[in-house]
Amino acid sequence: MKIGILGAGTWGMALARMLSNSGHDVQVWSAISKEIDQMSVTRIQKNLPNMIIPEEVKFTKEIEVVCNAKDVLVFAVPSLFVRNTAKLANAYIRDGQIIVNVGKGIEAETLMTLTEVIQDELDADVKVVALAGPTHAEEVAQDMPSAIVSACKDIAVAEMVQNVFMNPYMRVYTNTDVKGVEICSALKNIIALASGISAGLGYGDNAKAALITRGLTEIERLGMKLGCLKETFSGLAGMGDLIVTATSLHSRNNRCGYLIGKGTKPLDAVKMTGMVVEGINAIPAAMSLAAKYSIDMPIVGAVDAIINHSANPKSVVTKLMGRVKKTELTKTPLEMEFETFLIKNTAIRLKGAQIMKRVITYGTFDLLHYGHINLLRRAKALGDYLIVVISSDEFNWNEKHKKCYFTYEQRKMLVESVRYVDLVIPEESWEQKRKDMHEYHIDTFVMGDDWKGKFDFLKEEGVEVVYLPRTPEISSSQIKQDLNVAGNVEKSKTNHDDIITNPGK
Ligand code: C2G
Repeated sequence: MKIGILGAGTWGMALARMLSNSGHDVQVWSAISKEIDQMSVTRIQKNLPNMIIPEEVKFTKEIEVVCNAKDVLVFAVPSLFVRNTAKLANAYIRDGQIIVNVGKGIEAETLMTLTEVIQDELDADVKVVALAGPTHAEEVAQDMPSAIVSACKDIAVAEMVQNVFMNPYMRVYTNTDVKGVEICSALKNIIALASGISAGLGYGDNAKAALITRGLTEIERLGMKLGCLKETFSGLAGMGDLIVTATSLHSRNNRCGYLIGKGTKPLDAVKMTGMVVEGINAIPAAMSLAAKYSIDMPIVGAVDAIINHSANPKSVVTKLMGRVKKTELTKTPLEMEFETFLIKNTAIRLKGAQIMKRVITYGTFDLLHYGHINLLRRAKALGDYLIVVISSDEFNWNEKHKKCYFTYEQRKMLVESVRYVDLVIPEESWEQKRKDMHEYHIDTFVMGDDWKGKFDFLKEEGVEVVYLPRTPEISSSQIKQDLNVAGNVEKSKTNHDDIITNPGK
């Protein structure tokens, strides 16, 4: 294949060598013509002194030349120059061009990922691939075994790029979650800074492992809010790249963080690192994304405080360690219970190949709230058809001594609009349950476990009786109390009725 590489930096040149050794026809461009002059003669990239650039790799100073008639164009420029490079290349890029971005970062002003920036600048309709993973240039330059992800919305393009970059030393995996791969690639550099700072402070591997684990959780939290795939974060671009960046001294972000942890001023530390520290460039965008999507990202915030607000690293660590207690669970125990139910019940149903399993439940369902929905959702998961028997106003008043805010008609309309519910009928007496089981051919009777044991007699009617855990802390009466409107309930009841009965009014 004919490959054009824009950017003659460490990673760009390591890839140029690798692709050339795979037999591809490689041409490299850089905006810094001095670099081109030097490397085309010395065949050495200054940050990769042990690597010889193959003779077959050609160089050019004309961006038009590197873009012309190529099967794949690789953007290997630092994140801050991607937009400008795409602007320069725009005139020479045609429709259908496959573009592979290997830079890592997010644009602070627009919150765009680098493939989004490229597409934003190009007029042509191009196919953009994010190629990222745990691949230090220094090791790839020595053909040390590595793995990487080729991500493109169009899986066929991701696979074509997989074939171009695959070789005995580089295993390429495909993914369609471009956004997730790019979010990981950009934000893991910030966690690597944190890891370096921690080491610079004299902390050990425990702290490093904690930062990597919790750092990945922060990135995943943001990514899931942006609609990314969960698998991406435990994949090569996520966990893989985070481990290699946060633990290896090849990592500039790690090295730069180490100096800062030792007490060097951030700007001096960047100068001493001598190369682009993408983690620092990614902080503003990460902070804006966290704020925009109100995602809790304490480690990113801590690094921002140290780098951009000259906070003292040790006191930042003390604050991080002293934060409010948290859980690793992303679901409440109730949701976990529900999912177990679902799995168990689906297995039973599939085994029994039963159809139209009919479930019934009873209740007032006043001021419909998420506790009710949790109940209805789990009830429906136990079968295929859910009947909800709602207490009539008379039954509520005479039998349950409950004053409802909404009338039966209103409560019926609300519950009927819940997608788990198939039929709503009135509950007019305690005794109707036995009859209902036969009249509606019920398989399973469900109630919240505040009724545990009260309806076991229904087993005599041949139905399964299931009590589900109530959703704690919420109830209609709790809502009324909190809203402290108890006294006004009578007043508001009357003017609700005509809305339901004469909706046109
Ligand atoms: N529920 C729940 N979690 C909550 C509140 C209610 O799981 N936080 C469940 C209840 O356990 C019940 C259903 O939601 O299974 C409806 O609750 P209510 O409207 O309070 O019904 P209730 O007054 O218990 O009437 O003949 C049976 C009665 O009609 C039940």
